[in-house]
Amino acid sequence: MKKIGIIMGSDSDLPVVQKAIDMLNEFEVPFEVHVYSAHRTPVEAKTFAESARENGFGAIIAAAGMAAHLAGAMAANTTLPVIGIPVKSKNLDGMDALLSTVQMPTGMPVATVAIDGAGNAALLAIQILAVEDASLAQKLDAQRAAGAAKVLAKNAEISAKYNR
Ligand code: RP5
Repeated sequence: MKKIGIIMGSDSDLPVVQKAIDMLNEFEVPFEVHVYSAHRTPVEAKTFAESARENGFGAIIAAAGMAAHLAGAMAANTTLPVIGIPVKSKNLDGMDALLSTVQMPTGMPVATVAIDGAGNAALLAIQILAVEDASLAQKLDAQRAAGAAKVLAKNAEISAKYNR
């Protein structure tokens, strides 16, 4: 199976990124985690992205806050799918990271999830790998079914309490 690259701009992003790590572990999808910054370590960030395909990666998740051009910098140096996680910071509540991650010019796509949406970033990466992996697709189906069963159980509970 291809690996997922998880890159964060700072170790201060780890509490958010942890949700992606947990999700990939739950699906037993292999991954590597690195701290590379588009502005503090631009050479290392570029080298990772440039060599990611030949190093066995199938998609890259890039998490960064503030001006947050990490996902775009990854996308500029690979044609692997890049998923951006805008990380919330204290001054602008993540709007800064959201806009600088989602508003990529044509030619350099970044699939951007919600602010701090690391769980969905991992799920999207898994869905990308599942295009060519039937057993992974089955695990995704099972997870969806379990999620639906939980909601229906809650519905039954609430219905029994309020509906006469
Ligand atoms: C970004 O700046 C990082 O992704 C992080 O979200 C933000 C702040 O970084 P630190 O000052 O906490 O290292 O590059």
